[in-house]
Amino acid sequence: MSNTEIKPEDSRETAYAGILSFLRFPYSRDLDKADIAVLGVPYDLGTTNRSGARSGPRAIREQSSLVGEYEWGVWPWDYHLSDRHHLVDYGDICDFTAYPERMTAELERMAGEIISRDTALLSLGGDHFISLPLLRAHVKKHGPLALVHFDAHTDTWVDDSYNHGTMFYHAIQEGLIDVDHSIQVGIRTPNPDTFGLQIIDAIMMNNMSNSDIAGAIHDRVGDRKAYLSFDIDFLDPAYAPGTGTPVSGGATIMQGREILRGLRGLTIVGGDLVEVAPAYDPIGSVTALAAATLACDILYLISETLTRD
Ligand SMILES: [Mn+2]
Repeated sequence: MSNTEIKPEDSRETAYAGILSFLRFPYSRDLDKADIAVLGVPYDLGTTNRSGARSGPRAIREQSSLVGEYEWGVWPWDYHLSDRHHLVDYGDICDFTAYPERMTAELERMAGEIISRDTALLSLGGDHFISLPLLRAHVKKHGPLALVHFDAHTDTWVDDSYNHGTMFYHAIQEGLIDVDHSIQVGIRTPNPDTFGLQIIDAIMMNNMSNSDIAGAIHDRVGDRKAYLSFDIDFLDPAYAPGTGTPVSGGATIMQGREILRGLRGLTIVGGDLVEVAPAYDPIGSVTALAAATLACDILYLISETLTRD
């Protein structure tokens, strides 16, 4: 073989070039062999503050090529996701931007179709409203779920409108969330009513170790099936300025990663990572890079759940 010949192992695309699928997973809607799918939801008509999260999925995919999934996996996880599971990038939910009701119905349908085929789903927002149709789809398959929720905001505002600050109120009203086993972490905005959810607010979080926070989540959720929802504004704006509703006083990226890794052993059946708004992320796409990294960590948690099943 001449040394100019390209061997298959040399044909891997470089981190800074190539087509943008999440982590270089194949773009595919073939669910026959897919264990885990990543779905983009470029929707932000649920925002009550600054819009822009519709551009989140593309930005997260772009930065995901820098996160790696090198042949050893994503540090500090000690295996390669693709060695255990077949993962696909399912692409985006399309063409419903101007039609909130149609988007809501279509997202629930599409997510339901994916998970009905025993393919676990991680969705990339989009604003946080998308968690409501996603929860509806997951609950149809699994029954009411424990919610593990990282955010600066509780998103349980009592209001008939459906937006990114009310969707967990509606989810509770609809019986989607197993409130007694659900927990919100990182909250640093007023929350008039907890609805029985456990809250570790930002001050408590600042005075706890990462392992103690993870332990509290384990204690709360136990062996229940859980849905993990991660709003990037859980992080401090110093680390994640690219989001619609930033609130100072949040977590570092490493805090987020360490708490997530501490959730090994939970039964995470699905999740989302939301509220990345690249227009406010001008320096080095740090928010999207953090989001891509945290999304990897969530994929590892889903992978560990599938491996135990
Ligand atoms: Mn939030």
